[in-house]
Parts: sequence; C-alpha cells; structure tokens
Amino acid sequence: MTDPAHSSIELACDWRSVGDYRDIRYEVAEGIAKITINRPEVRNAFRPQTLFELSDAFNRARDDDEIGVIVLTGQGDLAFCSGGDQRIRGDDGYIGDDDVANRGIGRLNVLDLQVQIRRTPKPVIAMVAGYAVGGGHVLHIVCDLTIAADNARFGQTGPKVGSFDGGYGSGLLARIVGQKKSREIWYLCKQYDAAEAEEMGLVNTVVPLAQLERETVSWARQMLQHSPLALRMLKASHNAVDDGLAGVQQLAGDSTMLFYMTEEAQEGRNAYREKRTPDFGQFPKRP
Ligand code: S0N
Repeated sequence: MTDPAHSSIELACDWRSVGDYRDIRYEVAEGIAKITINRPEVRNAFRPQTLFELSDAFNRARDDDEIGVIVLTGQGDLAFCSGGDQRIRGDDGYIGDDDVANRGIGRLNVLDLQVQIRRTPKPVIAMVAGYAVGGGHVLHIVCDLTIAADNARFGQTGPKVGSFDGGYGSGLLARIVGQKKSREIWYLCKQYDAAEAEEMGLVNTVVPLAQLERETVSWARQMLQHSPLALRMLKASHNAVDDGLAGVQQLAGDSTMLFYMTEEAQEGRNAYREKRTPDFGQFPKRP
C-alpha cells in the first residue's frame, strides 16, 4: 500500500522549518512561507487543533515582513485536504488528542480560517496534489490562486456526509465556476479531475505531480518581483464585492494605511502631538 506521507513532489527551495506544531509544518525560504497540513493518514483532514495551528501559521506569515507569498498545501501525493475530520463533528465521546474536540465543543473554526485567508494581505497559493474535497475543497477556493498536480481531484461531499458550506464554499464557488456548475458540484457530489477543474476555471494551471512545487514557487517568485502594496490592494479589491462591508472595510483599511504614509496625514498627527493647528493648506487639492 502506498505510504500516504510519501511525496514525489520535487522540492524547489531550501525550506527552513519554523515553530512547533503537531498537525502542520511551517517553512520559509526566499520570502515564501509554505504551510503544510501534515495528517496524511487521514488524507490531511483537519480537526480543530489543525485549524488553530493553521491560523497561527497564517498570522506568523502575515506579520513577517520578509514574507511576500504564502503557499498552502498537504503532505504527500494523495491529498491536499479531505475536509473536516469526520470522527470529530462537534460531538463528545471522541477519543483522541484534540483538546477542543475532547471537551465536546463544536468548533467550526474552519470558517474563521477561511475568513483569515481572505483577509491575509498577501497572495495565498493553494498547491494541490491529490484530493481537495469537502472543507478541503473550500480551503483551495478561498486561496488567491490554485496550482494543481495532474493527479488532483476536486469536489464537495457535504450532502453525502450530512454537512454543507453555505458561505464561501457555495457563494464564492458559484462566482468562480458559475451558478449551474456550482449547484452541480454540491448537489451531485461528483469528483472532477485536474483537467476538468482547469476547464471550469477552478484552478490556474495543471502540471505533472513531480513539478508541482517547482511551478508554484516559480509563480511565487514572479509575484515577489512585483510591488507588495499593489498586490495587497489588488487582493482587497478582488475580494471587496464578494465580502460585502467586511470587504469594503479591508479595502478602506488599506487606503487608510497608504494615507498614513503621506506627509498630509502625518501633518495632522504631528500637529496634534505638537499642540499646534495643522497646516493642511500646504497640500494640493488634487483633481
Ligand atoms: C478523500 C477521499 C476521497 C480519499 O479516498 P481514498 O484515497 O480511497 O482513501 P480512504 O481509504 O477513503 O481514506 C484513507 C484514510 O483516511 C481516512 N479519511 C479520509 N478522509 C477523512 C476525513 N475527512 N475524516 C476522517 N478520516 C478521513 C479514511 O477513513 C481512511 O482511514 P482508515 O484507513 O483508517 O479507514 C475519501 O477518503 C473521502 O471521501 N473522505 C471524506 C471526505 C469528506 O467527506 N470530508 C468531509 C466534508 N465535510 C467537511 O469538510 C465539513 C467540515 C466538517 O466536517 C467539520 C470540520 C471540523 C469541525 C466540524 C465540522 C462539522 O461539519 O461539523
């Protein structure tokens, strides 16, 4: 039987491991953070612990001003992520080492992670080998870009296993592939191979499995040559319509951040600190 942890994917960077995690790995190289879900024995299904660790890793990457691009992936050739660990559905009685689940607390904290990925002001690439299904499929949907290996398989399983994602998992999916296709994906719970996913615009490109990381890192390197602030504004702008007022807030926050960098904004702050009237008259009233 194939070892689920085995990876045929050639490494493209000299990754340095950071942090101390149980369910994931966080590695950095060349301004890229690679976050790997490391539960290959369950096809990288996530449990609450996994999601808290992923959230911590995304915060780490966000706050590190050396990091310009984030890659999310799963350990091994067989799966990116198979969604929520079906042994843990917020019921009590689970015997395992997930602290949250063992307290019998229903925590759908994957929704928090989805929002966090959307709001992370750096491009996030889903690097998908094998299955991206259920909540794992939604994780790739909320990433900015998806690079798929030729063995990738995509799909939703919700109605088959008694769950659904009525947020990004359906709304954003419909934005990407269209209403009819999104309903087909959810209602029929079919699986789609990498070529079909590319055809419907669900992934950016498909490459042979061994070259998956090489291609992903090449895309990351190209983005790293571009203006990080321009990329940040583009991400917020693309998100704004679908994220409603929260999307507008993100875009507005970015505008405020840019404004704070101007002498005009700094004049207001300085005047307050120096207990004088601000001299905004010195600044042009731009057309
Ligand atoms: C991924 C699939 C298609 C792979 O098939 P394959 O290659 O034939 O392997 P299997 O033999 O099926 O699996 C290998 C081992 O891995 C275990 N496993 C696989 N997926 C999961 C999983 N999601 N949860 C727990 N275990 C999993 C298998 O059981 C097997 O183990 P052994 O060898 O010991 O039997 C195929 O495995 C598949 O279809 N998997 C299930 C996909 C799925 O339905 N996912 C859930 C979809 N729903 C969500 O993601 C919603 C979120 C959610 O459930 C949630 C999450 C956290 C907190 C709460 C919730 C909630 O909804 O309440």
